[in-house]
Amino acid sequence: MSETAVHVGSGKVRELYALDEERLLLVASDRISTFDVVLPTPIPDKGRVLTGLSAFWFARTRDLVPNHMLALRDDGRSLECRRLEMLPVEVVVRGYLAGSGWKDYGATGTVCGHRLPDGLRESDRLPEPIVTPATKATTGHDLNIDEEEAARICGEERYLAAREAALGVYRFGEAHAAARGIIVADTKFELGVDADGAIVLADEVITPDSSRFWPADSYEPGRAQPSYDKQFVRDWCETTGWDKTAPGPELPDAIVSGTSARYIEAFEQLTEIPFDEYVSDPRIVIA
Ligand code: Q0Z
Repeated sequence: MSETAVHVGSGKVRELYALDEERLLLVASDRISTFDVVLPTPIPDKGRVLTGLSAFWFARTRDLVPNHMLALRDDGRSLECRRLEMLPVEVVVRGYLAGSGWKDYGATGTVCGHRLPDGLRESDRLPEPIVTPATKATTGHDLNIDEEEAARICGEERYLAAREAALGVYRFGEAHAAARGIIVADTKFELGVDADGAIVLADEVITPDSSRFWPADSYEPGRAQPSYDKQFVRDWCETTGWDKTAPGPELPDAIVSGTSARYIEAFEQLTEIPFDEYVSDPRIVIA
């Protein structure tokens, strides 16, 4: 008798199933979102790229921080994981000044309670990475909070353990990626607590959906950087006059194939594993 997976949740581009009391199945689809809208056209292989990258990082950081990965399935897009008590905050680590961080810095000279040096430009590398937690949004966008607030919400001991775990994994991933031509400007972590009270890295890790990836060869502070993975989609959407409300436009074949190729290129640059070998035998990323 094979296992029954009970659907327990949907993200914009992922699905979550319960396998039993202790295990969940995270399935990454080929859906893509841009300007916060899921587009009607899937990007072939996107889900496998994201799951493969998460599994790669989980395998390589497991001695640094325990994580929820139990098994990677043959389809390459599904990860069996330990069911945890999730922390009610997301832990964002920023090594570069972009997005809401750049906006807040321009307005106040601070990002989530961190006072930064004067004179930074958009996309500049920070003197050292900062941790900027956010509460999971009830609707729409996540709400940035300062670390004091995160400590109140999670309990100080739990929050401090979570921030050290997140910083350690970011520093590892950022250095690995930088050596292979990809800047990880920032990344969002979700962490949980296991039955023994230990902090555990969960969800997805250092993927293009949870992070800003920039191509290092065209990095130029003083402007916004092109997104490694979604720039073709964004640029094409901007040419259509779409008002960025649902439903989004269907993508032309050339945009779909170009975007799929970019995801696969990111996977191959970061893992140094040919994507077709991953598809044949997904477990090579965790070997
Ligand atoms: C992850 C999410 C998705 C919808 C809950 N190991 C875990 N233990 C308990 N809960 C979670 C995890 Cl990963 C958990 N999410 C995010 C993922 C669809 C929501 F694929 N929610």
